Amino acid sequence: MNATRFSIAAFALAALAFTAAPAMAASGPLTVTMGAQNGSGEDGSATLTQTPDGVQVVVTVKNAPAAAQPAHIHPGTCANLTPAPKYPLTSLANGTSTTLVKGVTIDQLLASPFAINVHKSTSDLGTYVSCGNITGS
Ligand SMILES: [Cu+2]
Repeated sequence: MNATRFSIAAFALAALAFTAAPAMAASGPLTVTMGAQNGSGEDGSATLTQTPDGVQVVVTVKNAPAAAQPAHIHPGTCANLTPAPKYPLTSLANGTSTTLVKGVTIDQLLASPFAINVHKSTSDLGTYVSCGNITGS
């Protein structure tokens, strides 16, 4: 009897773990292609990884200066970006930045249009130098 109950419990646990797996896979790392804008040559990519605290965003672009380049997640698309940022990212330095965007999930970022953009410099925010649409792969 006890052995049977144990098997049933073990089976139920295994089934639970199995059904949880696809949800995790759907929130797996997501690669966003970053395209250069305004002749910057700053092509690259961003990798979004779900963590328990939020989404880690790592942006890497080529041909970038050492000086800080502000970056954000904006609502909208690269072709039609909403000027006000939704989530600030760490400014790029030498073409790279890493940020933990707290309290958000990849699924939420995919649920409506969002794009990652990089601005030319702290003194020239109006010039965009790189952008990538956050879309499912
Ligand atoms: Cu921005």
